[in-house]
Amino acid sequence: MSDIQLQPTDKKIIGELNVPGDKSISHRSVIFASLAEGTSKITNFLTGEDCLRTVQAFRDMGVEIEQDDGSLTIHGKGIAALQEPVVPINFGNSGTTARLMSGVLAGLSFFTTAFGDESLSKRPMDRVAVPLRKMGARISGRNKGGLLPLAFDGTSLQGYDHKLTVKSAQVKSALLLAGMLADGKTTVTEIGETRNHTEMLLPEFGVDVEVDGRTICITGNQQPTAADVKVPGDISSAAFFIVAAALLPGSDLVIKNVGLNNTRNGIVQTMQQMGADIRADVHTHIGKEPVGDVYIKGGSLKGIELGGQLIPNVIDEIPIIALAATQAEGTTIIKDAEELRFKETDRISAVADTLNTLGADVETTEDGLIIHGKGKLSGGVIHSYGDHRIGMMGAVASLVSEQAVTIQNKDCINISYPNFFEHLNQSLK
Ligand code: SPQ
Repeated sequence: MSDIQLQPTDKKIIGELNVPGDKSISHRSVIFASLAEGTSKITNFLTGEDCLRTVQAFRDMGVEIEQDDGSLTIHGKGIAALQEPVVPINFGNSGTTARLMSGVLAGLSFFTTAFGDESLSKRPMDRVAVPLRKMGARISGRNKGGLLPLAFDGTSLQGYDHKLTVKSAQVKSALLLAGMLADGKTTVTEIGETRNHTEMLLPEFGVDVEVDGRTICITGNQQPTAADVKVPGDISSAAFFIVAAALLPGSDLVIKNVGLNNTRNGIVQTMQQMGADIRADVHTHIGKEPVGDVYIKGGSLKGIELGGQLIPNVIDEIPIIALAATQAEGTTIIKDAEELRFKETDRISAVADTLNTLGADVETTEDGLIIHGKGKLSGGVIHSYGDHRIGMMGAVASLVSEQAVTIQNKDCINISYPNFFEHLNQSLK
């Protein structure tokens, strides 16, 4: 576990940046291509640790996957050709791998066991295990199958009409994948809109999915066919540079070719509400995903209220939005974000502890944060909590700190942004 010390700087964030491929779309591309018949090529794939866990899960089931930097060639032989893994599958730190793969493993014709690291082993799996059992899935494990390690005694599933009680794209996606393998029709009705990459990408692999408002319907026993996917840049990774630029007057940054799906682009709207000089222009579509450039200049920010339907759209950006709020004039209230308690760490506590250690004034509530903007932070020594988004928030905090910021266990940043520090150094001018 290595540390990094970042010294105060009066440089600005200037120039053009290409952030790594979208994590959510990278996971889904590997899963769909590995289940498909035929050879798929995935480009601009995120080679962060989490997505490589999904790659390894399918290699463990006999799928031939070649990797050449950010390009994957996946030689799918179809669902029926997947083989029982001889060793337990390691989901590492990746909640997306764990939840989406549960939907797949439950409906295959063999037995699988899976485990994760200490953080993932504390994250709730009953949110997928309980609805999957309603389709006939046989899942057991710690805490009655609510926590990893889990065992999947694969079996034929039956379609089911699911009404979700949690706002989660991972749960929705797990149930749609199980529905694709099941007999009959599966519907999933959400209580609020969550990222829709599964519904957008599955049809590219020849799978029929119908979307009617918040209800998504998939017919069972569908065999995906190979497709090529170019993964757009990850807006959740871009968010760290968006806020860094917004916080430093004189900054002028363009982030190129980033995914601007309207279930993910709430960071742009949030920063606009805070008074930032930011604009996003969609210039193309990759498949159905809108892709464009984000232009951001440094200036001053004001406090806002953030809650309701926008929360799932910015759920992974809340740590960096909270940092922005420490530099804003007035108070920022973030509510309806109780899902943050179930991430790589309890992000409500971790954000408040980290920012307060650096000299901010942040209070926690059951479902969010109250941040009293007060300008420059003092600096200090913080821990990433093994959470990539807390680590990157700490690094950006160093840009508005009077003294150095030391981040302990910075390596977790490799989970979603392996070249984060390289990009930060290149952008500071
Ligand atoms: O994969 P993991 O660890 O769950 O990743 C996180 C992240 O910060 O990168 C959350 F910790 O993103 C999730 C996101 O919060 C990725 C995701 C997806 O790809 O479907 C959906 C969201 O989670 P959820 O629980 O709301 O479905």
